[in-house]
Amino acid sequence: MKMTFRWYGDDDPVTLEKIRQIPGMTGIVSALYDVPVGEVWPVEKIRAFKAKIEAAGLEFEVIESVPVHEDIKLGKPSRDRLIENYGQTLRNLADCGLKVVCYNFMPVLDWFRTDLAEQMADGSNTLTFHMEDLEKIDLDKGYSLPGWDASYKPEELKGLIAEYATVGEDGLRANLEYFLKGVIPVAAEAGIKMAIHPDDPARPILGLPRIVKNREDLLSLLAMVDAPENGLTLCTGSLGSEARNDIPALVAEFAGKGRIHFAHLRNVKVTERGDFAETGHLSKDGSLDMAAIVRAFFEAGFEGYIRPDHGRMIWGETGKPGYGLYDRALGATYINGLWEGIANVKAA
Ligand code: CS2
Ligand code: MN
Repeated sequence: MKMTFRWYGDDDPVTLEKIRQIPGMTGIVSALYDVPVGEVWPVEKIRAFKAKIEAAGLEFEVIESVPVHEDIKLGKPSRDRLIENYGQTLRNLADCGLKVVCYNFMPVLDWFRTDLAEQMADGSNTLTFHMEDLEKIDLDKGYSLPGWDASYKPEELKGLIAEYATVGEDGLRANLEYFLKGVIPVAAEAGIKMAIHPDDPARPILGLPRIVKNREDLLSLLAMVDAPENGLTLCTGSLGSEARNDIPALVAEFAGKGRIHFAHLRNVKVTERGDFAETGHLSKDGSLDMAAIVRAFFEAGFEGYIRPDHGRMIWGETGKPGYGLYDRALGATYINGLWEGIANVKAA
């Protein structure tokens, strides 16, 4: 495996110089955030961005994410042109030496939390999700969506949610299939591996359909185009937000088939009601057995990219919720330690 770190570009308070000093760090995962969704990523921009990362002593082989335009998810007539653009972006990325593209097919909102900085007993703060707070959101009466308020005007959001109500899960699945049939052949020809990120949390929210939430969903989408380029980003915290998902078993199954290209490792503490908090990465801090997860990757001979996913805010750090330096660096170090320990036990 290759240990990587998500970086948000020049505006990220966590600099490349700092990331490089994390033990065992080999590369950056990022995106061109200034290209509007749906437009082709220009080769010169990708090349310049990659050169900057490489000048800091890090590799740049994974994109997170090339966003999928809402019209593609909604199956609108404009999708053919947008899928064409998406394919061209993949070709341009391949020309610049990129290997893996992470994306998601979550309608309207990507990840969703009810609190971005809930205070924990140890003085840290973290992203959490409480069903009670979700139920309080009344789209007719004004609302606030943590992290998303600035992105959508109230009417816009209501309108989009209504559009998806008519699409439903089956429609969204058909639209994903249409997208995959358009882009996977292009990815295969260019030498790019596509890696869909699961829904976060792994259940429908605000009446929006979600189709990447469990083993059945993963099997179904991989079968839509049965090619190695049609692969997964295995995000333990997203799939792990549903206690029914057996993460080590999913890793063994899908990494075993060579369909996991990228992994997000983090722990979550899940309650029976479906509430959860993002915890430190250690197994004992949350509901997931991180050692069993890393062992499953190791045993599958996983050679893809791993990154520590969201971290808590610790040691007084402020910044982008989930994406501070310290707790993610601890996460990377912990995962590297597990990997080395497992490798040593196997070698003995
Ligand atoms: C999230 C997502 O779990 C995560 O990593 O931060 O925003 C994720 O990056 C996207 O859904 C991937 O497309
Ligand atoms: Mn993730």
